[in-house]
This record gives sequence, structure tokens and C-alpha cells, in this order.
Amino acid sequence: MRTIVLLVAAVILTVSALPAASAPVAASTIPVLSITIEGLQNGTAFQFSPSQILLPQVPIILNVTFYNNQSVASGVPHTFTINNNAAKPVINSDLKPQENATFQFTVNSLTNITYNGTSFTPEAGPTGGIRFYCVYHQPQMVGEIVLAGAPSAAGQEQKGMFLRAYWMWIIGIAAMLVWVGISYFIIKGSTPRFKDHKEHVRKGLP
Ligand SMILES: [Cu+2]
Repeated sequence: MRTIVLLVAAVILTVSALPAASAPVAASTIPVLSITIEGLQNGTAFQFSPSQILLPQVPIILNVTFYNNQSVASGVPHTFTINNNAAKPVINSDLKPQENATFQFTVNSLTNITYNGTSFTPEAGPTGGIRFYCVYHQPQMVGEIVLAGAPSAAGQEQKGMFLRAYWMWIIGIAAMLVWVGISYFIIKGSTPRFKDHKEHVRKGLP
């Protein structure tokens, strides 16, 4: 009896420990993508390099280091600016030549950014991403934050399959536990005289 109780306890402990280790990434863990973007001059054109930020997924924390790669002699400033959908700059890093600045914001989706604890709807880019621009060099100096791949149909499917496998695993373990319990009562029921090993010994039984 005691052995069985210990065995069941061990199984329960194992089961309760395993899901925590293999559970999907907690919702609170948002990955960080760090990128460096330069503001520079190519011939007579001012531009961002790169002018496209490709997000592998959303939500994601975007850590941007913006660097103005103009020569000090040129005196050309650049900004990395993202407007809200009311054309008001919310994120705005304004740099003199050879300066750099690092800032970060959370892209919850292509229509929602959290910056300094406040969320806003960013201005849309030409391909449905998030537009960023330099306030001094419009309309030429623009860029866009876009999401990699198609609108995540494949990603959703993969996530669905993963969740399905996860729940099948949980159900499998639960079924096994139930089976252990049933087996215990079947075995106990089929040997009515058996009570406990110690009791056997006390009664002088084998
Ligand atoms: Cu500029």
C-alpha cells in the first residue's frame, strides 16, 4: 500500500514538474530585436540604411540604435521619427552628425506600439507596415517596419499544432494517472484479504 502511494506520488510529482519545463514560451516573454540604423547621404540623396526593418514576429521589443553617419563638416542632422495615426511624432530621435542614440519600443502589432509606457497606433507605411522618417528630409528619407512572411497564416497554424500536441500530451498523462488509480483499485479489489505488508507480518502471514 505504502509503496503504491509513494509510486503514485512520484508519478504526480513528475507530471507536475514536466509541463513547466516544456510549456510554450510564457506570454510575458517578448523577444528583443536589436538593430542599428544609419542616417546617411548617398550622392545627393539622404536615406536610412537599412530603410526596412524586418520583424520575425510580433509582439517584439525593437531596440534601435540610430546613428547619424554624416560628416561633422556637413552639419546635416537626421531624425528617426514615428508618427501616430494623427500625424503627431511620438518617437523622435534627433541627431547631429556622428551622434548616436539607442531607444526601444514594443511593436505589439503593426497597428500598435508601446513606447515609454504609452501605446499608440503608428502611421502606416506604403506596404502596410509602420512608417518611419526623417523630419528634415521629406519626402525622400523614409523607411518602413514590416513583418516577415505572409500575414502569419503559417505561424498561426504552427502554433495551433504545437498547442494541440501540448494538450494531447497533458490528456495522455491524465489518462495514465487515471489508469494507475483504476489498476490500484482493481488489484486491491481482486485480493480482498490483502491489506498491508506490515499487517501481514503482524498477523504472521507470508
Ligand atoms: Cu535626414
